[in-house]
Amino acid sequence: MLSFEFNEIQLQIQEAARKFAQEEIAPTVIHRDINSEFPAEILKSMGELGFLGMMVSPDWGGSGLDAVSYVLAMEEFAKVDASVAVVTSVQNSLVCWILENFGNDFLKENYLRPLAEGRYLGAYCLSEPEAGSDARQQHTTAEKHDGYWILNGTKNWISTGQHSDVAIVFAQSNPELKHKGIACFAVPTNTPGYEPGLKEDKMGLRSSETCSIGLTNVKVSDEHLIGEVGEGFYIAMRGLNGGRIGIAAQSVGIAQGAFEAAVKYSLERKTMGKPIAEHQLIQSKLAQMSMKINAARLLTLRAAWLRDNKMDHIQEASEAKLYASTIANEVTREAVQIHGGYGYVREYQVERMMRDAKVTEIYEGTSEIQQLVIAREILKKYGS
Ligand code: COS
Repeated sequence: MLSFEFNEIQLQIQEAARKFAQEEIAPTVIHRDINSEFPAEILKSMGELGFLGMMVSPDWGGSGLDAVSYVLAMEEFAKVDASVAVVTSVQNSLVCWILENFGNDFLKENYLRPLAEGRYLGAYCLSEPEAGSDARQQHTTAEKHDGYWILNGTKNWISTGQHSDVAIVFAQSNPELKHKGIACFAVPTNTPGYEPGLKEDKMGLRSSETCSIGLTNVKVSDEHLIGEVGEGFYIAMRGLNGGRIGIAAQSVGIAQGAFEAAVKYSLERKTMGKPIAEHQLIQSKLAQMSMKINAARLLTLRAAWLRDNKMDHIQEASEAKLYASTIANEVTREAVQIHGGYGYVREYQVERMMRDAKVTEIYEGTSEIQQLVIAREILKKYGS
């Protein structure tokens, strides 16, 4: 039975995340957006509080929390700053999860533990110039020479590409085997030949950093292989099942932040002798926004709950991500509209939320890919 009576721990995490977001993240959010400044100090504090290894077992330095707690915290971070939220999401649901579930003890001790304790930041390197939606088409190569793996290629759109200490890198070890030849590696980013490119000048999420990564004869030992050779594509996809729940939570948070700003503004702003909240056209917008956010939140919690209960959740994660990212764009656009001209200036923050929302329909699988994943799962279940 799916129940959303949160337990004491889940409520405590939500409250701790809300307090941290309001007190530590909010004061610098506009400045960091304007200056495209990476939130290094904020992330350091989040690491000390256990927010960068939320679902990792305490045996490896993590907080040992469930995915529902993680979703609740992610929403609080994203409500205030979607840039901080995306770094948190990649670290928790992609990098840490993959290392904990597929890494050997050497990788767990040397990379998972410092990541979970917030001493390291991580990156997830799947996309390439010619492998975005079609993630199977990995051109990065992994060749074995004298007992070492040599990686060559280019990765694209890598979040935290410049500030990360360790990267999860996917590479093709045997092109004849197609996706069954892909391998996954943990690569320390100070390895010779690992070269982050220039930071992309993005529309939104300007305080997070995104860049390409050049890999030229990057040499790593067998111990750096995550899982078995040939398991890489499945590791990438299973990681994304959780990653998509994180992005769904981020989308809900962005929408909730814009909604709260719009409600507040509509109670303060007067036209025709009364607060605009008393005009029915504004009320209609607020009602629609609230309904959509609640529906997206429930889909996201459902996917997290299924994951916590070790139940199949590929379709549910994609449904949550597809719907939450869609409504994050709708809600932030309406929030700008409710603010009128003020919505178009930085100080009122909703313009940033609208810019930040766009990428949720693109990364960790576009909305078109989510529909493809959902439809395939439906057809599998109904035996077509
Ligand atoms: N979870 C677990 N396994 C999955 C999976 C998932 N979400 N998606 C695919 N797989 C498995 C399939 O079951 C299949 O297994 P078999 O080899 O045993 O048949 C294998 O992976 C290949 O999958 P499929 O046949 O569906 O591959 P396609 O190339 O047709 O489609 C899509 C794969 C398009 C779904 C995949 O490439 C994708 O998700 N693309 C988007 C990538 C993305 O999100 N990139 C963003 C990176 S972070 S910015």
